[in-house]
Amino acid sequence: MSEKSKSPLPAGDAEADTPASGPTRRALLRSAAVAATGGALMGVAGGAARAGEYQPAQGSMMFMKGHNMIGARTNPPGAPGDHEVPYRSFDMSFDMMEHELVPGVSLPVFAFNKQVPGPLFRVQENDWVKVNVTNNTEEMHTIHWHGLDVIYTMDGVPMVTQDPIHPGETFVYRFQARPAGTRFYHCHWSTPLHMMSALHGAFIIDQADDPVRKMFPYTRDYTLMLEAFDVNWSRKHINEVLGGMKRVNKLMAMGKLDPITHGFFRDYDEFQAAIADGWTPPYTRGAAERSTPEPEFFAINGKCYPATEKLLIKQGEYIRIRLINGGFLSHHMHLHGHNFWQVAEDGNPLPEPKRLNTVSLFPGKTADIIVYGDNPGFWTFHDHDVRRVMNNGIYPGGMLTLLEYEDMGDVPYVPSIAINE
Ligand SMILES: [Cu+2]
Repeated sequence: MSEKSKSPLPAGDAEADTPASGPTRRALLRSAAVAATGGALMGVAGGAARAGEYQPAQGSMMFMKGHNMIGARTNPPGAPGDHEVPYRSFDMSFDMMEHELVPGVSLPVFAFNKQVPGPLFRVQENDWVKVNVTNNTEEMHTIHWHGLDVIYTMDGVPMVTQDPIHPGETFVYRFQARPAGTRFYHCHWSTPLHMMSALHGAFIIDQADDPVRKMFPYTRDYTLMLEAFDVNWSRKHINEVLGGMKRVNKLMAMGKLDPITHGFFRDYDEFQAAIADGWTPPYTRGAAERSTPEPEFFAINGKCYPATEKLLIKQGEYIRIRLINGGFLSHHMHLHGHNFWQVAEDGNPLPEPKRLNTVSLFPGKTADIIVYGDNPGFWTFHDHDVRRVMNNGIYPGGMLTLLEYEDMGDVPYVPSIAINE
């Protein structure tokens, strides 16, 4: 919930990413190793790659003009430099850890700042934001800013707008936070696995004259990330991916990584030429035996019922609940005992609030709702696709929490927990 979520720590005064600091020693070693692989690179002045310098494609792994295989961009085109605008600076990391969904069930995840979901960003509209993200894992990642109108080089789609961020590297995202509203971010490398493996978080952009607050003077503001997990699929594929990355790193160190060994092509023609030469794409080989994930655990902010956090309200109070669908299934959140107002969709205010008791969220959608405290009690708030209020097929569980009035005094019945009805 937003009130308890930790925001990313603002970066210290010492800027680690000033253009003068240049690429890390490790990055230089890598670029030297890769540069040694291709004859085409021999003509590059000075030999070793420098950050931001265009590298001829042959023999290198990534082909983006203006990007090299180092991955660490210090001053992307289109974004102002450090002294041109007052950036709000945040430090982020990619880490691997084991995360407990509900007592007795955990899974390996790639978490932002070792939190599930990732830290909640809270900024003002039009703030300039700088996110220094360091990859502490053995797998590649990026960050995509979902619903934010950033310049395209900051959009975080690997091989389309940037090279993936390699193990041990830092990438700096710079953008202006707009438009206002409930938005989010997620990793875009190997998206099905990484996004499901907890690499998602809320990005809330406030505005000075919030039209929602004018209409509904809410006093509490909750953010609920809706998630679906296939624990066994994640464990199996994270292991496979890490094994694959070890092979890639070894090939790279030996100077033997080329488009064929790793399936990176400069364009569609090159891809077709490789197939004409007899190369078989992975989806025709063993990897095609991978099943698609079939989630059996459904969570709100990283926890399945009964481990989910409650929503608190008082009589006469308005609360705002920001729902974000960070998974790949549709969820239909239903509140008992109240009709609420939906006030925003995809972060954007609706022209007229909609009176509902169930709100649907496709994958990638956000919805903001306002609840008015006029019916004291304990009320469930859950996905009404009842397959998602189970833990591994056992009801109740999953995407379910309680709305609880704090000011009820003596009550005739209080909630308890039955694990297997
Ligand atoms: Cu990732």
